[in-house]
This record gives sequence, C-alpha cells and structure tokens, in this order.
Amino acid sequence: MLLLLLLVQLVRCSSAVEVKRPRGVSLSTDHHFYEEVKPFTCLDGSLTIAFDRVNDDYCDCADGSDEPGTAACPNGRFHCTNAGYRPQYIPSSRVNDGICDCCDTTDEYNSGHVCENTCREMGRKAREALQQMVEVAKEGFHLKQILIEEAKKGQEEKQGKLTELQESKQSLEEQVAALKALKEEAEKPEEEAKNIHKKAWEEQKAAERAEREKLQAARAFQELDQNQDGLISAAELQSHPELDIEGDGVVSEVDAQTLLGDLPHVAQLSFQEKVWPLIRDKYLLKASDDIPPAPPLEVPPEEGTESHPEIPEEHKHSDDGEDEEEDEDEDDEEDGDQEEPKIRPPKQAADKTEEEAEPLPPYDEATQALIDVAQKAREKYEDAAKSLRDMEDSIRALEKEISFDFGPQGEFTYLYNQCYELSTNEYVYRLCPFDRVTQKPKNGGSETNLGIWGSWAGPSNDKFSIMKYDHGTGCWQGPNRSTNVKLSCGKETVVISTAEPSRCEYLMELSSPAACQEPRETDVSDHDEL
Ligand code: MAN
Repeated sequence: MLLLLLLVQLVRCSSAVEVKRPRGVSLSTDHHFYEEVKPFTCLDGSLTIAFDRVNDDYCDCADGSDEPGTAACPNGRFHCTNAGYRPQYIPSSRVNDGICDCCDTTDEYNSGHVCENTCREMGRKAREALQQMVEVAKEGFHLKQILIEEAKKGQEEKQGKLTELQESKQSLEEQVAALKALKEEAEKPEEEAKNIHKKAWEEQKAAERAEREKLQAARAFQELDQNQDGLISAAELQSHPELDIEGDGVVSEVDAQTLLGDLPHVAQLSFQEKVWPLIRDKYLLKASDDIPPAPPLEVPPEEGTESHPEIPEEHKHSDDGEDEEEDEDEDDEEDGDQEEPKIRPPKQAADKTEEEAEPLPPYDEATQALIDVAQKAREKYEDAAKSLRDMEDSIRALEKEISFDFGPQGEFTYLYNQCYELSTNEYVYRLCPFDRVTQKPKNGGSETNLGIWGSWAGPSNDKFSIMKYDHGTGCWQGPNRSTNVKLSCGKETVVISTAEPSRCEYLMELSSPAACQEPRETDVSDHDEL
C-alpha cells in the first residue's frame, strides 16, 4: 500500500502549480499561516510579529517558524517542493551552506553554489523502481492465487487421506490383535518344547558333573590310599596337612577321626559319600597347585548317568574336552619342563565357567518346527504392528500439518516441509518454515538452533508479516536464541537477508509471493500515464 501512496504522491508532485508563499514553506500544509497582509503569529503561538519580519534572516520565534527560508533559526526547517520528485523538509541550518540538499536546488539560493536540478531524473528513477515493484507485486499476487488454490486442494486431499487412514486404522488394529493372539498361541507349545530341551540339557550337564565328581573322588581315594589296601585310614589322612580342618596346618588325629566319621577306616564307596564332600574343596585346591594330578582312572558309568538321548552326539563333548584338557596337563607334566608351579583355578569354578559358556545344543526337529511356526507368527505380528505404528505416525503428522495456521487463505502452506538457505561470510543460515531456523559455521563446527516455530507475530493489522521462532540454543550469559522472519513480497521464495540486531536475537527476511498484496488498478494506471 505504501508503494501505491508513494506513486500517487509522485504523480501529484510532478503536476504541482507554483503558488505564492514565503520561501521554505510547504504549499500543501503550512502556507495559509503565512499571509502577507496580516501580522505573523509564530506557529507555537508564542509571539506575533509584523509580516516583514518573516524570513528577514533574524530569528524571532522560539520554534523557528518565522524563518522557514533562512538559516537564522537553529531549530527551523526548510521545505523543498522538489517538483518532479518527493517534497522534503531539511534542517534550516543547511540552507545556503554550499551543499545541495534539495533536488530542486532551492536550498542554495544565496550561497553562490550552483546546483543542478535533478528532481526530474530522480523522479524518473523512483517511478521506474516503483513501477518495477508494482510489477513484482502484480506477478507475486498472481502466483499467490495459484498457491491459495493449491493449498485448498492440498488441504482437501490431506483431510481425505486423514479420514481414510483413520478408517483403515481400525481394521489394522483388529488385524494386529488377531495376529498377536495367533503369535501367543504359537508361542505356548514353542515355550514348552524349549523348556523340555533346556531341562534335558541341564539334566545331562548335571549327570556329567556327577560323573566328574565321582572320578575326582576315585582319584583322590587312590592318592590318599598310600598303602593301596583299598581303605583310607586316619593315618593316611593325617599325612595330608592340606586337609587340615582347624587351620593350624596339621591334620590331628581328632581331625582325621572326625573326617572318617569315627570309623577306623573307610572303603571307596563310603569315602565317596561321606569323606569326599568334607575334603573336596581343600583337596582340589591343593591338587590344582600340585602338578600333575593323579593319572586318569577308569570308572565304569553307573546306571542312569548315560548321556541324555535327546542331546545330539556332536554336542556331548564337554567331558571329552575336559579329559583332553586333563590329558594335556599330564603331557605337560611328562615333559617335565615346568619351571614355575602352574596355578589353576579350583576345579569347581572352572567347571562352572565352562558350563556357562557352553551354548544350548541345537533343537531337535520337532522343537525346531514349533519354533519356526512361532517365529513366523511373531514376524507377521511385528510386521502388522509396525504398519500400525507407521499409520499412527502418518495420522499424527497429518493432524499436525492440518492444524497449522498457514495464513488467511492458506497461502503459506507451500512453505511447509521446505527449507531455504542463505550463506554469509561466516555462517550458512537455514530457515525451515513452521519448523526451525539454524546457523552453521562455515569453517566447521556444529549447527546452532536459532529458534523453533512459535507463531505469527506481525502487528494486529498485519499478523502474517512476521514469523517468530524461539526457544533456540541458549546464548552464553544471554537469552535463548530466537529469530523473527519478516516476510516481503517477491516472485520467488528466497531468504534475502539475515542479521543479528541484538546478541542471539536474529532477523531474517524471506521474500515470497504469498506475502504480496494486490496492487490497486487505478494507482497502477495513474502511474502508467507518467
Ligand atoms: C555464536 C553465534 C553468534 C552469537 C554468539 C553468541 O557465535 O551463534 O551468532 O552471537 O554465538 O555467543
């Protein structure tokens, strides 16, 4: 609008007719205060003087109004008509100061300085520029109509899509619920079969452990039975101070009797059941320090300790492995090249670690089939659940988009989901309308958030002229960064400028056809006649 008023003003100026009035007085506003036939009253009303004291180069009025055409009053103002261009006031101190201020040359009437009247040329340029702006406004406004149309269609499409999604969401929810039930149905037998498999595996491991224990007890028996009479006596136990009960480094007779359960001696079976559990840990601790352990002993497996039939052969290797390890230990000993005593962890702990590390063996065919069925059901359910989540995301995104205020006629809709950049010497500024503004240093370094979309923030009569982005990255000893984006009419959508008028408070200008107003046809045609 301002633009068109300026045009009208230009037209008026160029066609003005000279009317008699004191020098430096505006013809359009003040000349009626200056009537030659009457005394002159200062415009502030402070004094009335004879008219011939107006412009007599002596300042009478406190407001300087008696000297509009001279430099006599320090606070006076001089009006240049500037026919052909814009009228203008200049401080009266500039009158006859040897510098041309008014394009019509009237401020230098008595300084000897010759000024050239440039008003016509300036008027022409101004009219051209204004004409150009009117053209931009015209074209921009035309584009804006297209944007409005597209926004309207887009809004309808989005609304339609939203309704459609909301409707199909219900059936997808039902589908997910049904697939979940199927999955849970398939997981029950799967779980049972897996538990059976695991139990069988644990039982097998337990049997193997018991077998090992028996073997260890038999080895210990053999070692402790010094006279090889098939019996362990108190004296034989006493010769092993490592089995000490009281911690005094000696196995007393009483200690030995206690271990033997007050029997004179024990045979292998009683040893294994009663004495071995009491001495096991101490014995094994010592055995682990004393390399080598006793040579392997053949112990026939007892009934019920055979490997579990469900566990495939190739996975029944833990004992073998251990034996191999023990064999290696023996080999080491046979080599006899041990310079330092080997430190081994106590057997029990070593067994446990091995077991923990050992994965479950593969499932048998029937269990695997149940797992496969359950897995398929899980996948189907997960796929459907993911589709539902995606659908919910789309619904939320659409609802959010629809709820935005994209201007009185939706003309700013097209800016949604777009970003526009402007590169300065130091930074690349990026504006993503209705989302955020960022600043990225050109010489590396991370992006700084200059504010997230807040609201339209123009004055009440022009609300859509400014966008406000706030709650950006905190400024050191300052506010959180924020940006005002000023919208101006342009044929293209471009970030025209960025500035930081106050620390961490940014100002951007975005040109957009959506910001164009319709130029009034009458004003434009007036202009065309010039
Ligand atoms: C960074 C930039 C500047 C800002 C300072 C404030 O250098 O975000 O725009 O003025 O931080 O410390």
